[in-house]
Amino acid sequence: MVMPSTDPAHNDCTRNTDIPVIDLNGSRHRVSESILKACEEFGFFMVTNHGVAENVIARMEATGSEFFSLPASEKQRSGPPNPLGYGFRSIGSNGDTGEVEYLLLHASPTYVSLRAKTICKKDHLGFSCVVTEYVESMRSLACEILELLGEGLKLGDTEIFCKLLRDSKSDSLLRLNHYPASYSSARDDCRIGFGEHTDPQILTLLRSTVGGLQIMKDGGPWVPVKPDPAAFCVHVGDALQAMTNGRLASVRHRAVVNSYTQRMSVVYFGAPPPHASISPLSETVTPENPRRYKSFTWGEYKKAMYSLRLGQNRLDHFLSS
Ligand code: GA4
Repeated sequence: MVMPSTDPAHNDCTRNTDIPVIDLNGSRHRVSESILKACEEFGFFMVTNHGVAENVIARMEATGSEFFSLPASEKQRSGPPNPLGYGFRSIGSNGDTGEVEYLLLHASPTYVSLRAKTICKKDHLGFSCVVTEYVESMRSLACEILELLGEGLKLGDTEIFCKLLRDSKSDSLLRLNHYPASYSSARDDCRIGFGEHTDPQILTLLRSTVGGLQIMKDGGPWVPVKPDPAAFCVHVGDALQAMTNGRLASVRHRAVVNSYTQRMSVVYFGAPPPHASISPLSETVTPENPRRYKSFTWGEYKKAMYSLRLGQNRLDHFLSS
């Protein structure tokens, strides 16, 4: 029997377009220009030749799959999310829901013991070690990308973003999402796993080998991201938008569930420490692009973000008058 194609990457509600794929092995100048262009045009791109060891990725994915295959009662011991921990269907605390279960964890080394406590699994220390190894690789990759971006933007201090991620109190997170196969009616193409939103942090690195992620460019149609096991997806977050005075814009994205295949995504959110001041960098404030955002701390931004719904625009609350 021929099954109708209900792969969200090929359904009626989406249209393919050219999402930039950047090979980090290219010449430094060209790579930095391409990263800047992709961040300006899409707020999103994919990186290949990223240098993250295959066994680090494999260990993280195997550990994640093992966690999600535990009985519900076992997983629930790591929840409810507060805001970190295991969650099922409910996203945040303001009524957002999706066809997803997830585990949200601290990524910073300072909070490693808190992280281990969140994972209420028999081998919670082993799990936490795998996370440490993975987030260290993610932080290095994020820093490499952010430095190249800083060069493209011709910043005086090209390490400015990376210093925030490397701060011992950085509020970076790791999220494991599991989208079960939906087994819904074949024409029900656009079932939402994780509703549309932008990521609040500086930079997001996401990996998934199954289709479902979609991005939106300039209010246009949803564009499916073709999964590539050799690549990481890179998202510009709200904090980077504010620091570049809107020159780069955080990307709206969502995840739809696949009717036949379950999907797991592993997502690193590179964030500043709570006390860090987020304000437009002087190099990005010009007579043609006057200052758009007030200065705020990451702690203040988080407070606003938890008071709003998933899809709401948070940066609008920080526009300079
Ligand atoms: C979206 C990006 C990350 O997944 C996340 C999410 C967070 C959560 O799941 O607790 C939020 C959401 C995200 C933004 C608005 C608030 C907070 C759910 C929600 C409704 C971990 C994050 O940092 O912000």
